[in-house]
Amino acid sequence: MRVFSGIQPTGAMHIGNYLGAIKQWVAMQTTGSVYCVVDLHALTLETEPALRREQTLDAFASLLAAGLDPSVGPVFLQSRVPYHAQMNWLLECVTSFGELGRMTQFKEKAERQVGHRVGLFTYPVLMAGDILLYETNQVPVGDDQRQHIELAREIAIRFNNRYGDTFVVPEAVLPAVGARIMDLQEPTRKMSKSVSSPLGTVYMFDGPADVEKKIMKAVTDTDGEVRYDPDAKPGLSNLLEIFSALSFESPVDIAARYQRYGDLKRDVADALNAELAPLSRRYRELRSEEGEIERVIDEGTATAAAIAAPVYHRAAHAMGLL
Ligand code: AQP
Repeated sequence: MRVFSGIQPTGAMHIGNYLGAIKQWVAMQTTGSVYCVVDLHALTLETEPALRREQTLDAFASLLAAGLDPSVGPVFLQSRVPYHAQMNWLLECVTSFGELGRMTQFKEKAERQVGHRVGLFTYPVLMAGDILLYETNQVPVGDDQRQHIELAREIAIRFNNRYGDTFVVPEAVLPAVGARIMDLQEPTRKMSKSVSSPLGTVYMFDGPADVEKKIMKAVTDTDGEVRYDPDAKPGLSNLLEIFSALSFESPVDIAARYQRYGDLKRDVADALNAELAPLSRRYRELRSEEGEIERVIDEGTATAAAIAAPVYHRAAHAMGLL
């Protein structure tokens, strides 16, 4: 069983990344899992090169601090394995323009970007290649990536039908709760790394006072009833989901224990701080050991490339490349 997933080094990781994806990665990590920092994807966003390098090291330190163990399975850097860029081209030639135009994340991100980059449009194909290169069965992701995994499946099936059995067809694995953590100030929009919302985003390595301040100021509603109802009460339901993802109790059961929003918020802040404080300590230690991070990247990349090489060559051969 192969589990594969990736994360962009586009800024500090937030609790949406953690509860929607990284916590699952840690729980699902076995010798068959392959995880990566997808720095090629991050090129779709304008960033100073020096900052990009720092953000890449931050991303590795975040994954290791969250509990990924590189001695169990590789944790590698996408741009160091050239088969990703090569596979991207093969797959762009079996994907239609119309399919990519339907991607909702492209439509949302294109609205925020001035001077649209072609990469923002084609990035789901690069992502399909990331997944298919590792003969992936399961891809643990948050809800915003569901459509991209569906595209990867369609590309794999089409390729297999046209050129013979080449790829394993992957499936998305979403967490039961926490698959779409919303911004605390604008709870109808997902929490996001690349959208500035200082009070609406709780970062994995925020200090306890910041976590408490952001949760206590989270936008809710005025009807005063603690009830799980994402449509009618998105802000309160988001807090219940965060609590549920940490406590493994259902949001409905948690809601039944509270009469006052303030009491719920205080307990959500305490639960988050209890989970995040040890991760923050590990992160600070790891981030000061850049040599160790480089070693993880080098080792992970060598292991990943050895898995990806035969799959790339099989696909290239199937398409008739000599
Ligand atoms: N708000 C969220 N709730 C649950 N899961 C989320 N993920 C992202 N936001 C939430 C999941 O985190 C993983 C890594 O995400 P990514 O780095 O590939 O980028 P993204 O999906 O585009 O998320 P961001 O944080 O908003 O980054 P930017 O702003 O850079 O694009 C994925 O599994 C994702 O589902």
